[in-house]
Amino acid sequence: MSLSEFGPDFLWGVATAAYQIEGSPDADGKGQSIWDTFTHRPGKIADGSTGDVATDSYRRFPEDIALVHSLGFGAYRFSLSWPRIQPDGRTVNHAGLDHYKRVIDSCLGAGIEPWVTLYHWDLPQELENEGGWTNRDIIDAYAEYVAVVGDALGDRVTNWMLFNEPMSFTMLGYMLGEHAPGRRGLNNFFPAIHHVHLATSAGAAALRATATDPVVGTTHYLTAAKGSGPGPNLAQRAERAANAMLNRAFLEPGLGLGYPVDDAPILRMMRRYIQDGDLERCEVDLDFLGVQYYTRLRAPFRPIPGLWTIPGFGDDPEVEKTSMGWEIRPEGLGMVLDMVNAYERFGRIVVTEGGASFPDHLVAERVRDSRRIAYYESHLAQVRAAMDRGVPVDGYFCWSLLDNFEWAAGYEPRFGLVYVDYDTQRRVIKDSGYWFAEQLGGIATPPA
Ligand code: IFM
Repeated sequence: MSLSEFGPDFLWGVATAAYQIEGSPDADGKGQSIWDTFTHRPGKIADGSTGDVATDSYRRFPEDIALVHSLGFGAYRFSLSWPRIQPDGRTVNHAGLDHYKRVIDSCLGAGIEPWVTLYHWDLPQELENEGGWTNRDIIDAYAEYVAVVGDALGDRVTNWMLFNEPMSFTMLGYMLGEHAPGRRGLNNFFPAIHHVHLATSAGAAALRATATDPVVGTTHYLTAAKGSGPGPNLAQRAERAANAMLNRAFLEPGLGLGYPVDDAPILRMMRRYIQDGDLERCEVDLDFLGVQYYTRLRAPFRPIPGLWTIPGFGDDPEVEKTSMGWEIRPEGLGMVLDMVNAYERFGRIVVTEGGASFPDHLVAERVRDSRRIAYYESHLAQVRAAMDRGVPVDGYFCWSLLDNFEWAAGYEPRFGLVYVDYDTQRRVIKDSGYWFAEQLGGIATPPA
């Protein structure tokens, strides 16, 4: 697989997120986020770590952006930390905005397009104290935050993503309690989902009202769940239920289609959070859809009325896995691209994340991560094939620029194209980084 097969107009980028890389949790008036508090609660993070230092990118962003440039990527996707900009979720902190102006200007100066995610999970703790995403008031708070950002940064940023993976942060943070803020149960999960939908359309309107000619999108974790059960009918039913809960419940309200109660009857419980006019209000016209794909989840049939499946990760011993234990199933990326294209509503699709963690080792200044190169080759072949089938994909972002804090899994999983020595913060380009650089015209070359 050669990247030249994608043509000269295809956008190549790398992605990160604020809490996973920035560190400096108190710098320049920043408030606490739910991840600052969650990581300091004992037993929440596998290796007991926090994002207090992470890759120190709050201070080292010039070095990181120089790496993006040397690898030859044309775009850098990063997120803004809401509590740097509104420490209590409401009051504006100009020092936080100034920091991001510097980051953006540094990208622009290096000829790199900044792709800005407005929310990548680090909610101001003070808003969580009021109920976080379960409290309907968050819709206005989010729209206000977006307007503040649009006003301040909308003259220099064109490409925006309103949310990163609503399914992941509502499911892990509000249903399973494995991520911040650590809430559990459908009574938290369902209102959180609904309020994120309403905040997406309110945020899009706020951005269009404040930023100069913004290109507005959002990103979704999507999966091509694989059903199983006693017989093909029940397996199919479980697969449809998983598809409804994991994909459709997050895509369809924004398209004005409401919640997919046909295949996931449990979503009827959502009714108690839906007010008159809400389903119309959820509809949002986006300039692009960000697709994020990592693996195919499994959907075993469970005979619990209304809840036909509880999806989980696959564990087929025949299938290669990443160090997260995720099955490597490139065909699933082609399937999710076809799935979103079948709506005939997304005129532009960008793969805003894809990547894999492996147990990388730095030996004699090299990280020989050939498995990561193979991962990208197999997944990019799926993107190319989808384009040939007419799916309008025009960009791909690698997750991630550099190794970083992988949420509840801590620092053990390494997803970067660049290795980070966490003792010294030294960055070393991995072979996968050189693989991209060679094809994208980057200046980075492996040591002789
Ligand atoms: O690290 C995360 C990222 O924050 C969101 N998408 C999935 C990545 C890998 O788990």
